[in-house]
Amino acid sequence: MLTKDVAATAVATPPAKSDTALKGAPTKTSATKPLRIYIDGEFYDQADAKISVFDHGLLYGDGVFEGIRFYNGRVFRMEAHQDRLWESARSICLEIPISREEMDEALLETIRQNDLRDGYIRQIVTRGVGNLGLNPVQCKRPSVIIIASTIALYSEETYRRGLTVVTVPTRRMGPATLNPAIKSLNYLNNVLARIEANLADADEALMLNDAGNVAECTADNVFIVKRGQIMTPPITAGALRGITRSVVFDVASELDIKISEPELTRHDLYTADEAFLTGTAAEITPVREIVHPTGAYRFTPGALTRQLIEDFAAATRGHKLEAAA
Ligand code: PXG
Repeated sequence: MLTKDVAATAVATPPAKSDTALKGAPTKTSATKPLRIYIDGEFYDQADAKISVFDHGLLYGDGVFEGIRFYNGRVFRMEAHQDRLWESARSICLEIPISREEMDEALLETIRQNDLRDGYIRQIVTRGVGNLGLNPVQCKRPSVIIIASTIALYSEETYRRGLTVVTVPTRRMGPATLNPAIKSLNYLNNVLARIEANLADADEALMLNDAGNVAECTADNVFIVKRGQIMTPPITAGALRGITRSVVFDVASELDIKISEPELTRHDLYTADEAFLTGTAAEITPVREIVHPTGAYRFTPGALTRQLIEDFAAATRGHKLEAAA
């Protein structure tokens, strides 16, 4: 069984070789100053950090991003995140305008500029400025934006007690629609699921794919534990190849725990011994309950509806709707 201790070790162990140390990083974390934000080679105060309204990242969600954590002055799995960023970009024919080395240095410099030792980096590459047509051919130069900030997602209490997850009606897009393996700026699919979770007062949304199998949550991968084995849906089910997910694979193999990627159904989740979510923001968080019913979109009965009800009732009383005998 994967205990919480093991889960915590995965992110708290002395940094793996793959983590990237931040040279000259400060010893304290501060988040009171305005952020310094990197845009295309320059740093700006957050109030001045702006991009064009003609950027296709805004107009069409055309671009890619990464969310990365750094702990105690070390960027967690930076190489894996950069690999995924470059793969996402390649998949949408977006050429990142700087080299891997320049990106790594820009990322580390953004953390330094903000005097942070623990926090979160949002790295964005947009298609760049174009016109009001969606054709990306108009966009001559992609933009790179890097934001480093602090992050607090769930309370200690939540990490201990676990999350409430609700199965939502919005399905995770299939690979033939917009491949969920691409970490693109087009997150509306996930945002809709997130809204449904909010309506149901749940902490996260469990998204199924078009086949009705489990895909993932809105920003996390899903895992279950059954009879001492760990299972998570395959990437082809509509899951992002999560970096935290891959850490769970590494830890499981170190601990000799069997881990597999079968298609999973809601039945498998309902009958699991344990369940947890993984993600850069959520790290590894237990699931407390999976609820099926979703919340309601609420309407106030309107004047026209009331009118129709009354008229209909009047008509039935007066038999107006029936053919005259
Ligand atoms: N699925 C989806 C759809 C995600 O967006 C994950 C799984 C987990 O992957 P990682 O590599 O993080 O283990 C993600 C990650 C945010 C935010 O602010 C989103 C993510 C990560 C960090 C921040 O919405 N998504």
